[in-house]
Amino acid sequence: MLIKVPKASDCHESDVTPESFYLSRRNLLGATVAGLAVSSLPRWASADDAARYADVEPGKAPSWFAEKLPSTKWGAVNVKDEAITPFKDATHYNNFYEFGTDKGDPAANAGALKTEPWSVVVDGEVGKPGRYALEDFMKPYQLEERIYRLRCVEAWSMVIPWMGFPISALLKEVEPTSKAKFIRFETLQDPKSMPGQRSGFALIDWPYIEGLRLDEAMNPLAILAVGMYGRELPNQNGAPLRLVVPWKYGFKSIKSIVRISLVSEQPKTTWQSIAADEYGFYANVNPTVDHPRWTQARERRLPSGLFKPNVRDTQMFNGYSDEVASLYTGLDLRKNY
Ligand SMILES: Nc1nc2c(c(=O)[nH]1)N[C@H]1C(S)=C(S)[C@@H](COP(=O)(O)O)O[C@H]1N2
Ligand SMILES: [Mo]
Repeated sequence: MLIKVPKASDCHESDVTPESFYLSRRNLLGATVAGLAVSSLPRWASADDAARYADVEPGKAPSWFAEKLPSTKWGAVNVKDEAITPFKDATHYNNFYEFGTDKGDPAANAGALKTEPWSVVVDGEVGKPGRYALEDFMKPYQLEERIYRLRCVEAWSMVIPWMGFPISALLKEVEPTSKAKFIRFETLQDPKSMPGQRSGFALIDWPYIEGLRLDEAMNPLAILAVGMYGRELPNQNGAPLRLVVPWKYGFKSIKSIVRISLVSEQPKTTWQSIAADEYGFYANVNPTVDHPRWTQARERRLPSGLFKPNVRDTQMFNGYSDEVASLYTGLDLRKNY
């Protein structure tokens, strides 16, 4: 995703994924799989689920989280016949530039992020603005599990079981005014705990910003997540609160959110500000519109081996056309990429 960077060492396209890293880690995993992380399992989990969650490291979720674990199994399964990505891969191959630009940097550095206490500001065009402690912010919502594909603009993908609640539920609570047309999200800015924000890497104008059209945010697939794999979010995956919009490229799914604003104008988002000709506001997954520097027709499903890359065709809207295509009728997706 990085562009126009001075040093070759700073270049991290998907094409240079260190596959050997995966291979060796998968082997290690095979050796440690026996240790079931039972304490992290949702209470409805069956033996099959336990096998799928076998490599999940137990979290240390705050009590409000445990109280909200869903009582029904697999809330909405939108992925069939596709394996859930091993927890280790989903938590050690990350993009979270606040903690560095290498795929392993977030796992190595995000331990410094302090997620408790955490507060979230809701402001802008809303009837009920406010600043909430996270546990109060979460009070109105029940957690659901959603198993979604995640397709990065760099042409790799995963399948992740998230735990969260629909943004539409939040909007109902905060009462957008008639002037609200977009929703804007902001990540924490804290150079003390986020080395990427104090490095010389000056392309990003922190904090990281993302946004959706209000009707996109109202779509039932769009969620705010506080957990994955039956436990709270690991820091490197955007703890304690992140966006998940599965029909859009991964960069839309902003992590570690501290501010949610309802606004009348389309927000200026981080990657669009860096390279508007490469990363658009919409960023809908679309196999027919290539990135200027690589094809989007195919993707590598992680874990993907060096000798047998796990390549598959990319689907329109990442496989969620039935749910979201109607949002874009009449919109030229080639221009509005
Ligand atoms: N604040 C913030 N959010 C972010 C990013 C980032 O660098 N900073 N990277 C994005 C990108 S490019 C992707 S692909 C996803 C990756 O999410 P994951 O690491 O949980 O798989 O997070 C997105 N959210
Ligand atoms: Mo991404």
